[in-house]
Amino acid sequence: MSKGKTDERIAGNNAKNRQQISNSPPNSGYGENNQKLDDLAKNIEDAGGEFLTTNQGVRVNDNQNSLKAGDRGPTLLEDFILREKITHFDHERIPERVVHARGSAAHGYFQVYESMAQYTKADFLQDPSVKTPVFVRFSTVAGSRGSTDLARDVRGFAVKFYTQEGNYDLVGNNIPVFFIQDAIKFPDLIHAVKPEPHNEVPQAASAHDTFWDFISLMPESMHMIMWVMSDRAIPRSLRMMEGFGVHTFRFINDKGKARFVKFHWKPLLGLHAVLWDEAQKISGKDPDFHRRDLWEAIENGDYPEWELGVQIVEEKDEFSFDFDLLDPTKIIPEEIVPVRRIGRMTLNRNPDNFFAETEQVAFHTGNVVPGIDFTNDPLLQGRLFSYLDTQLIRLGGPNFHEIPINRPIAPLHNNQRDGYMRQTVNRGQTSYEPNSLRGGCPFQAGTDMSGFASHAERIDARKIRERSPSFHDHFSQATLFFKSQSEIEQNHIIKALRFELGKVETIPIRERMLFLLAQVDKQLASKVAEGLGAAIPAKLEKPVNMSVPGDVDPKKVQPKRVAQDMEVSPALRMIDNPNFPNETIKTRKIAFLVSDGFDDAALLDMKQTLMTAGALVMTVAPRLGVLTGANGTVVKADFSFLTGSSVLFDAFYVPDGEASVASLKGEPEAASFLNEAYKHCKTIAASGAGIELLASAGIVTAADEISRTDKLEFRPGLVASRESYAQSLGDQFVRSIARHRHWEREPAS
Ligand code: HDE
Repeated sequence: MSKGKTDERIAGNNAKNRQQISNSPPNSGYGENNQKLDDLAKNIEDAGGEFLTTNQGVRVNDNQNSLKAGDRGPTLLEDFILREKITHFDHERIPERVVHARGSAAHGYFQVYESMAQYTKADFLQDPSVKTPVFVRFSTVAGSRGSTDLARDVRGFAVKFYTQEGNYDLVGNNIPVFFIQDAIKFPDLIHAVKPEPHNEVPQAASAHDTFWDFISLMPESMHMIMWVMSDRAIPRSLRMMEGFGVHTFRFINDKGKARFVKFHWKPLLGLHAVLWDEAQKISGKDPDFHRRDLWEAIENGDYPEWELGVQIVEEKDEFSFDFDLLDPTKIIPEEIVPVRRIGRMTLNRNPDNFFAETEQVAFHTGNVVPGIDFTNDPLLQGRLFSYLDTQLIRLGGPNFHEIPINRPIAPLHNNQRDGYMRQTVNRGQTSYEPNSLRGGCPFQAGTDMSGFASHAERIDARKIRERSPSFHDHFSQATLFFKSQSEIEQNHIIKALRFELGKVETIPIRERMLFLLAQVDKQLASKVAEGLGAAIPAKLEKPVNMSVPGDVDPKKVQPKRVAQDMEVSPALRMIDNPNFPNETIKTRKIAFLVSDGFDDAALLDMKQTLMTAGALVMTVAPRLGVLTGANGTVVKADFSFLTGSSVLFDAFYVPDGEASVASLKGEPEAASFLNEAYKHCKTIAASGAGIELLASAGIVTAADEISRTDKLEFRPGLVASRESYAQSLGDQFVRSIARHRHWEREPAS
């Protein structure tokens, strides 16, 4: 084929690709009125193409051999193809984020339910028919880019809204408070939690001396510590966790009226976690567990969704709380200021390229749009500096806003110029304002033309390095959090603290922590102490030269008052949280343990019932390949006992079938699968001969246990029927899975 012809074909292919993109059906991501995706499409280059070329477009005729002086001779410096290829490879990595390095992201859109004009003039919160494109990046904080997803850690929850008025970034976490009250402590906190500097151990874990040393000297972290030691820090899925803006922000309406606002994300799949034992095992079996889960859910069309909630506080009520609205270690309990759900976010498309999008996306708390403004929260103020600064080094200069994923869909005109990696070719003579040579363009936009004007907060103050006494109560909300947990969750917090502090080798650090925990809750402290074989010290021994902000003059501390005399806030717990009343089994992964000779109806009918309820069914068998039922049904084995693992599934079913069960009985891994599931309080079902596998695994102790009852759920989370399959068994299995865990089976701590 002549070169000319080939070129035509390539051009045709490219045009076809573009065409395909714009003709894609809804849900494919492209072409569903998502302006950001259309913008990104301009940069997409499908892997493959026709001829291999250099970066200069020169076709490469040999990609297997470098240019040498003779076939056994040295490589020649002249080999520009080799040099370009190796040089580019050498520079493939950019510095990972100093925190939140491990991340996973997705595209989607946000829609407001009704106009919020009364509270904010933000354009994307006005019209319910408008879909604002978003890109969301979830992350852990402490671990490196390649670390495990299931670390006990805070999860980042950063949302970039590509609004018509420019990018708005809500850079939040899955925990509504933070460790410290002032940004100046952030580098210390992060140095303490990261692997220790002398030996770079441990990776993605807070269970070590330097972290707890710092925390034990930082009483303001106690509320956050309660959250991080709770099951919130080991979510079952990124799709099943809340998000929070943490700081108090401001909404400003078109009349210039300001109100305080706290942001929340409420997941439609509810709040769920794994157990710490599972988390540690998943970290080995599938360190990409959360990333894979998010990716697969979107690929399957099970689009994760969250509702955006706001707590709005009138300016006149700023001082009507028993805590300071500017203090990022405090929440506004939902029982005091209800969360109003104002819109929904749907994530419906995976990135095309991890590096180009998930890695290169740059969030910044300072990216706000008219109608949203800051407060003087001293942590937020520090973040306003940090995010732009960090991108300059991480993304290599001041032009990272031109990287496709960061580019706003709103038109961008200014006089900022040049710098490393500038892509835009700015035409024209002027690069300043005011100017007359270009008719004054681009000119300032008045507030009547959507120009951003900062809220004119009145400030009349002395310059000081001090913390307001209203920031000094470090324990009331920690206590409120602990008391609001179910007994099961309290036990998990106790166990988490025993684990973490048990890994601390310096005894005085443990003691200081026990002292602080006793200020939160005496029982909590004594149970942790019991596990550590230690006693709670009566008073805090000050280490040499210790000077900590919590070490304040008690006379300066405001009277300790729990928020509005609250004893508990049910919205803080995960189990029986009133905000998430509807339990669903949607997207839950159910493992069917099977081998050749399974009862066809027992497998197929149960599968149908579960899939109708929205769950995913996977077969786990002694080997991979295909399995044949007693009546000839052929199914694929999705996992073998080697490639699958109990901790990767939510519930288990052993269908009837004499031969199948006999083969599983000969497979020691099948029993350990079920025993782990039992220990992790998950639902297990069996039908007909499948019950014998439960018996041989030691889960059904008395052989006649099932016959003695006519209940399908004969023990919490254990469902069985002597029949091969009955619809009532399937229905009961669905109800039991919907309870997620059967905590009655968990031994008390
Ligand atoms: Fe961040 N944080 N942070 N942070 N943060 C970063 O920015 C920082 C804080 C959060 O997926 C960095 O681009 C300071 C609170 C998320 O790309 C850096 C302080 C909250 C992400 C930075 C805080 C967050 C970051 C590192 C204390 C919850 C990941 C790389 C003053 C409200 C965003 C980067 C993504 C990332 C600084 C505290 C959330 C260094 C100085 C509080 C979700 O700029």
